[in-house]
Amino acid sequence: MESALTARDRVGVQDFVLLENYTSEAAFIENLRKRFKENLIYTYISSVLVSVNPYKDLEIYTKNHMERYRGVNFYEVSPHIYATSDNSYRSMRTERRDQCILISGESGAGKTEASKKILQYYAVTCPASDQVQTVKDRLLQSNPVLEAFGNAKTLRNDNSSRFGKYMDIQFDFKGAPVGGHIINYLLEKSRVVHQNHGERNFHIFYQLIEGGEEDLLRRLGLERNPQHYQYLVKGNCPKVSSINDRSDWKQVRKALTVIGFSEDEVEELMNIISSVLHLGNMQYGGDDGGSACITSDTQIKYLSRLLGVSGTVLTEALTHRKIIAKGEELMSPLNIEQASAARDALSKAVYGRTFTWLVNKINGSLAYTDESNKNSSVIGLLDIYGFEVFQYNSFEQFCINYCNEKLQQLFIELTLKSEQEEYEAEGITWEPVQYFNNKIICDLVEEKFKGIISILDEECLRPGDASDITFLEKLEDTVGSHPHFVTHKLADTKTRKLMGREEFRLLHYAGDVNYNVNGFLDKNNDLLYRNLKEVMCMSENKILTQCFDREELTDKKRPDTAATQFKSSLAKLMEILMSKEPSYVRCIKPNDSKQAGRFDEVLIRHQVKYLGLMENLRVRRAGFAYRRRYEIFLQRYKSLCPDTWPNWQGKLPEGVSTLVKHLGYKPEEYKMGRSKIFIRFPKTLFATEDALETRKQSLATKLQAGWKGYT
Ligand code: AD9
Ligand code: MG
Repeated sequence: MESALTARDRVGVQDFVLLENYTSEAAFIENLRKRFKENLIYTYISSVLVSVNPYKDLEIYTKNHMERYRGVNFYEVSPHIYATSDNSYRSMRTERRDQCILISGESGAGKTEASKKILQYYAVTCPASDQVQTVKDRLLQSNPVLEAFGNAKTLRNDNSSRFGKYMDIQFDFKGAPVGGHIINYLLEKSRVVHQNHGERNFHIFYQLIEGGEEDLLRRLGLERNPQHYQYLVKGNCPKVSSINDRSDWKQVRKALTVIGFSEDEVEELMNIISSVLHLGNMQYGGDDGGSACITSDTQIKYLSRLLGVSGTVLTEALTHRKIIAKGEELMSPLNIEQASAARDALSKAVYGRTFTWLVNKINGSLAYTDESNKNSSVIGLLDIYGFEVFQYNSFEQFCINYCNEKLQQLFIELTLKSEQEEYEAEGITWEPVQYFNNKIICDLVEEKFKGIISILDEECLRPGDASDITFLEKLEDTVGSHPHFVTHKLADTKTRKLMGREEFRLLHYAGDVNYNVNGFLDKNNDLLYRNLKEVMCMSENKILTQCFDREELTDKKRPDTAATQFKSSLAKLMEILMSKEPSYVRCIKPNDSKQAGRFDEVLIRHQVKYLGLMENLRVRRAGFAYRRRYEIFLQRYKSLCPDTWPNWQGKLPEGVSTLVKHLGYKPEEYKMGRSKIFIRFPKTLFATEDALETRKQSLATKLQAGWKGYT
């Protein structure tokens, strides 16, 4: 039998708080590496679950595994996503408190897979009636639909979510899932019209083309060849070996039916998807004056039918811009470049709004309507982009990293708060923790009037010579002296070498990122010409009439910019999360080549840093490494003391006190709270674990000897 010591040597500790040298990043990574080698992909930092993507199917997600984790104590079984799921579920049931599970990590780290595993766990283990089964099916089937429309093949992940997702699962008083609600964040719309080399557009386009029935494709005017479509050839990557578009299409079609889409709705949805492809294939030519004209009628013919709008009106809207001069409306012709940009803006708007419509439609089908049952509780799942740092970082990375700052702030606040609350509840003196409060960076981005988003909005609204560069200059004037902000002009010589002239650098809690301002104004404005909006409002396609509301045309107020919309949706998200008890899953990608078994230390160190894991550990380890409820502690170790073995008859704290005194714990090594024992250093616990193991072994030897004696 392997001793506890050698087992720890081989597979590391299952909770990082038990690392002797808990401030050492090298020790942290070594522990991850040991476990990864043994296919132990999960490790805790207290209640935070760290998960390393195995890039292979492990036999750890069976029904048996689900059963094993059901209802057992979090720390008594090895770390698992099911333990986290079960723990949240039980806290929700017993404490009647809403829960949320926040999943973060970089692209390809396994966030979406983790969220699916959690959902499956609830679908399988929670009680169900017929009605509940329908909800479970719909909850599960919402995934393939949202993934078809919101995921794409990128260089980092063959099934990369290009939107953030927060999903509430509602449970009734019996603990059965009875409803759900999804909120989506910041879909990467630019992918509709452009993909980088080696990447694809959203899956649905390829699924439809590869899998769509003959007569459907005929009606939509589509050819069964993705290469035929301009919007699908930019990345030069029509096929992906890990993806079967044809069978995925079948799954999505089925899922749409399960969720409750009618045949007509599916048809209208596909009309929209194919019209985006036709828009992309629109050919523009120029007349003598340089104005754009549409050279082929085919696309207009299809578009007019699929979108349910007049071909003439659409043609004019795609080649002109309506301007109002001296109170009169004029149609000013666009040149080819402008017309192409207007067309791309239309494609992005149509796709983006249809995606939001889709989410709303799914929400309608998951809505919990039983008014008689107000006592429902909620578990929220957040699957959202982690910190992004590329060679070139733009508006999207700025938003994503801002979101991560907000989540980090929430984490710090909630963790410190819960630590403090626990100490208080247990009657133990609170020992303050040194940590970096990143509120200062959140303020730099979001503060009214003088935050980066406000300054960006101001430039977007300013008529005249406003440009990305004037935005950068304004930033220098306004926040130039902020300790977390630098530009090329303001930087010291060393930093300047690492920055472009069109970049600003933010010193994030997780590290420094340079953002190139090119395109910030356009992306933030996210404008669609008014006449294109008007055409869409006239559409006979029922989905589009819901996406393009006529009121939008009469509304004099300018719509919020993209960054401001994102800021408000994040503020709402923080409110939602604040009201719940959080659990965290931090996902790590082991290598860049999607390979099983490869542990790329440089890449992992980078993620440990950007996920703020060392900081996590420091906060958790600040006072005591280990804490357990008296009954659990006594149950596990009572055999080590003659006074507590086989059963302690007195009060629990006294039993534990007798036990630890017998074990030789020194007063500075532990504290007794109201219901828990707090142990300051891992080595104390390890010594106890080793003693337990030695006792088990000696017992086994004795038994064996005794048994031999009989034969
Ligand atoms: V992105 O930010 O959406 O681009 P995610 O969501 O973090 O990213 P995802 O969950 O999609 O990554 O995982 C990427 C791939 O890793 C999956 O398609 C699987 O092939 C693989 N993966 C992830 N987790 C597991 C796992 N627990 N077991 C086996 C896994 N394979
Ligand atoms: Mg994902």
